Amino acid sequence: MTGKLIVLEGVEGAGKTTQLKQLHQWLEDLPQVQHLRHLGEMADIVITREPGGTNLGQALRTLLLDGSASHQVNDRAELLMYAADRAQHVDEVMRPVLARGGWVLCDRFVDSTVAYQGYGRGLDLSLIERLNRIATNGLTSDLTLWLRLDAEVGLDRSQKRGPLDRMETADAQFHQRVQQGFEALADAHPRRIAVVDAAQPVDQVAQQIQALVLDRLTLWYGHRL
Ligand code: T5A
Repeated sequence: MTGKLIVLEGVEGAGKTTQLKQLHQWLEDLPQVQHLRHLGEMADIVITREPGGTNLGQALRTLLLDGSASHQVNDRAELLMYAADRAQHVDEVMRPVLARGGWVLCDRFVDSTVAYQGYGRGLDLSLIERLNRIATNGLTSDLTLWLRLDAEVGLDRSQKRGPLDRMETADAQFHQRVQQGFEALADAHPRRIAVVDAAQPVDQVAQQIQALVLDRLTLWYGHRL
């Protein structure tokens, strides 16, 4: 029995954290999930995030996002730090959950590196693809939910919530390129990446996500439901 990896992606303030919590609660209460557990077909559901899903990752997250820090982070160093966070996260958290038949709900994964470091910073996309393969050791998501939202609207939401971090304070063009990166990824991988309209109110975004996950549940577990 192997579990499933569901990833939420999107620009700053797209609502990933909000939706991950709702999705987790909804799945825990879902009769189909309880039935699968009763059959021994599904284990626990774990929420995690990148960067920062491990102790090492938490330290890297602080180095990457602390806007007030005295250190500089150049673009290649940034890329390698996200990759290091991912390599640790995959081995320490994700693979063990998946190996016992659990589900991993992850806030950001490889597509964020393509969108931010590739499209945003302009680093070589084929190099990023290779680095992602090294960091994940071949692990891919079973479903990626792309919360599509204008970068400006997302940044506005983040700003209202509190002070912006080092990535959020990058200029508007950077965030536009990141948005274009996610669009290009969704076009290139229509089976893996499902598009969610994240401009809707929270509950309506949650309903879109639930419908997409229900479809996949049926596809993945079929007659056992
Ligand atoms: N990064 C990450 C890279 O550059 N490369 C990589 O490889 C990886 C993995 C991570 C940063 O690192 C970068 C990307 C990021 O810049 P982070 O803090 O995890 O930093 O950043 P985000 O993932 O963007 O987290 P945020 O908390 O900023 O955004 P979320 O999680 O998308 O949004 P959320 O749920 O916290 O909501 C933001 C605000 O909007 C409100 C919420 O209440 C909250 O106040 N909101 C809504 N408002 C109106 N309508 C809705 N539907 C709403 N949904 C939420």
